Parts: sequence; structure tokens; C-alpha cells
Amino acid sequence: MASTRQGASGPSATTETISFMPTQRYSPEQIQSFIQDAKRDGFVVLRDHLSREKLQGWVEHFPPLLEKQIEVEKDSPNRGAQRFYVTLPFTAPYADPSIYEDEDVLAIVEELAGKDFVMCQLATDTPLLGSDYQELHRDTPPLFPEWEVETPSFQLAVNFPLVDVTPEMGPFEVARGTHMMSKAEGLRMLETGEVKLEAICLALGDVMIRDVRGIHRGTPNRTETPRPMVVIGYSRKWLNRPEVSIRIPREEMDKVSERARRMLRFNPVLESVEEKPAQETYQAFAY
Ligand SMILES: O=C(O)CCC(=O)C(=O)O
Ligand SMILES: [Fe+2]
Repeated sequence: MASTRQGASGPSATTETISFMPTQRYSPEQIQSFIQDAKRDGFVVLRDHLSREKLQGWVEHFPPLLEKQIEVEKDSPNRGAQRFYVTLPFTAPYADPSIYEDEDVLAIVEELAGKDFVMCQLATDTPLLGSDYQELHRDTPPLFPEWEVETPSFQLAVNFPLVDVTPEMGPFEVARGTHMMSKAEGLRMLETGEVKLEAICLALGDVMIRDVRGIHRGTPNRTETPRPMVVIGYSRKWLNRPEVSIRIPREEMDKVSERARRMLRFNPVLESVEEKPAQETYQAFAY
């Protein structure tokens, strides 16, 4: 699908626009099949989907960001021992529409999170050597905790690693199909063996789209290699998640497509790139 992209102030603006040719790799039938998988299982994996070459830029720019976060949190890592949550700056190489506007991913996201969904998070989870098993958790409480019924999806995580994840590197583990039941019921099914935790070893380029209510945990990275997992959060348009906003420099906002401007509309726009929060605001993460 071809599309025209313009700067914020219209075609006459001198602002550089980000151009890329959006390509959809999968047929509508294949996309429907991924959507059915995601609805049933709570997650779906698109293997070898993103360009490894493109992700190399993400890989190369990441170590200093991780180092900085380790420095800030080394005495009280919020996600567990040797496990760090790092928000990515919405600048190059991370402000990349070929990733956050991936046509196949968005076609699936739109079915699951509804038309006019929003993008609310661009971050990473990284276990290092010395990390441990996390408690089994969901990343959000149910929408209506006093109601015994789970709703359709309202919060999705699009995850992809910045390394080829091996079983020794602390893969993400998830219990299939537990997103549409209470946490207590999911834990009970794990206890009785009716459902089992599955380690999802993603390679660089693989993408997982998941409902964050699926019961999951991070596992110990037993290698010297950090295992960064990117998380791009997409939610229903009415869901407010102030703890994970994307801080968008004005000059970056001026470059994005009309669709991206709409997706990003509830995020704060920074007039200066120097405006930075002192620390991560996404602290309570497990429910
Ligand atoms: O990256 C992982 O292994 C999962 C981390 C996680 O689930 C969390 O911190 O909420
Ligand atoms: Fe989690």
C-alpha cells in the first residue's frame, strides 16, 4: 500500500519527512490466521519478520543506554536482580516507522486493540547474568476486577529481542491461553499441569505480539551476554497508561506520518531533547 507522508506543517514545510515504503508481507488470510492464534493463545510469533540489518542499529546504540540505567538502579533493580527496564529515546535509530508502523504487525494490532489504537510505550527489558526467575505475573490488572469475566484485549506488547535468544539467555516464558481467565485460574491450571510454561526463544528479527494478561515471567540469563527485549506497547484508544508514555521531541513529531501522529497523540511532546525524566516512571509492572 503506497502512502503519502508530509511534515506537520504541510507540503511546503522544510521539515525532513521520514519516508519508507510500507510493505505488507502476509496475505489478508495469513493475517487473519495470526489474529486467530493471538486470540486463542494470547500471543503469536512472526518469525524472521523484521530486518536484522535494520535492527543492527538498535543493537549498536543500546549498550550505553543500558549502562546508564544500571548505574541509576544498581542498588535497587526494579524488575528483580540484574534485570533492567530501559525506555528507548524516540530519536534515531529507535524512532523508526518501518518498525513501529510495520504493516503486518499493525494489521494484527488493529484487530486486537481496535481501530484508532494508540502507541504508548517504547522500551526494553534486559536480564543480565545473575538475574532470576520473576514471579509469574501479568503486566496489567483486569479492566474490571470486580467482574469474574475477562474482556477482549485492551493492552498489547509487541516484543522483539536485540540478540538471538538461546535457552541459556533467560527466554520469556508464557502460559498459552491464560489471558482470558482470571490470574487465579491460570495459576491453578499451571499447578495441575493443564497448561505449561513455554519458553519463547526469539531470534533477532522475530516478533511476538501478546496480550499482556497472558501469565508469564522472565527467566535467568546464565550467560555474559545481556538479553534486551524491546517492548512496543499498543493499547485501546481510551486506555490511559501514564506510567509508560513516550516522550517525543518536537522535531521527531514533525517528521512522522499522519497515522503515526494519530497513534502517538496522547504522548507528551518535548520542546527540547534536554527535557529528560530523572528515572524510569514504570515501576509497578506485575499484577
Ligand atoms: O523480558 C522478560 O523476560 C519479561 C520481563 C517481564 O515480563 C516484566 O518485567 O514485566
Ligand atoms: Fe511482564
